[in-house]
Amino acid sequence: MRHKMIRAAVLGTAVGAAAFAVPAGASAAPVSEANCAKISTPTSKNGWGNTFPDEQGQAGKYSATNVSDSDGSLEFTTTAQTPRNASYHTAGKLPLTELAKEPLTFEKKGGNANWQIRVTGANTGESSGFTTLVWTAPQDGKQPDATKSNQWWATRDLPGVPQGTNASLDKLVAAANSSGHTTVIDDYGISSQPNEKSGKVNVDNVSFNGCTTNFAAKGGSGGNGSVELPSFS
Ligand SMILES: [Ca+2]
Repeated sequence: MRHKMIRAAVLGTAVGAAAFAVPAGASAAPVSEANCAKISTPTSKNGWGNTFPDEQGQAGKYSATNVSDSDGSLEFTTTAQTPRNASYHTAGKLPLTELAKEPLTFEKKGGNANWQIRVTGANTGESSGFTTLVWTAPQDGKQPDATKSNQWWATRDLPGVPQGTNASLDKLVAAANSSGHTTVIDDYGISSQPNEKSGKVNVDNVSFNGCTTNFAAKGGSGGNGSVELPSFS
């Protein structure tokens, strides 16, 4: 996306009105219904992927396998050698207190899939306040709204909620923000880390803070809500 925006700027007036349809500063503002990657494809990932140095090679792959729509999905394939996959999108430092205001849902088919909500500023006892809030999908198909679940857990100790202990999202948010802390969401995403290590799961239509991203196997379909620019290549 950023690549295309730079290219569009160089091309100047030839781009026409299409360039102005792209939200300005899309990578900086928190993800919302208005500031949303509505489709992610192999050629226009719209910010989805995995750039964390300790998670190299773990990003999901775009797949023609359908979950409920007919344009494909994001696929995580884990093995004994790579027992974890994950793909993320920046959340633009959305305050953690905003997280439960919109439904948190996705669709999946096959194996294990989990929400991964990466935050900083939480009351973890470390200066960064980094932790990840995790929730495991209980079933195939469209998941229930995870904001209502009491099966969340954090990867660090929080006051009153030790690492790995199930709790409601409200309880985790309150613990993260205790003692004057202001927790923000840096990235959100989906992981797959099955107990049996090897597995395959397809994920689609990920909804976070009013933004739903459809994963599709091919780009350039001109799907509703696409923010892709016309191709100049
Ligand atoms: Ca799809």
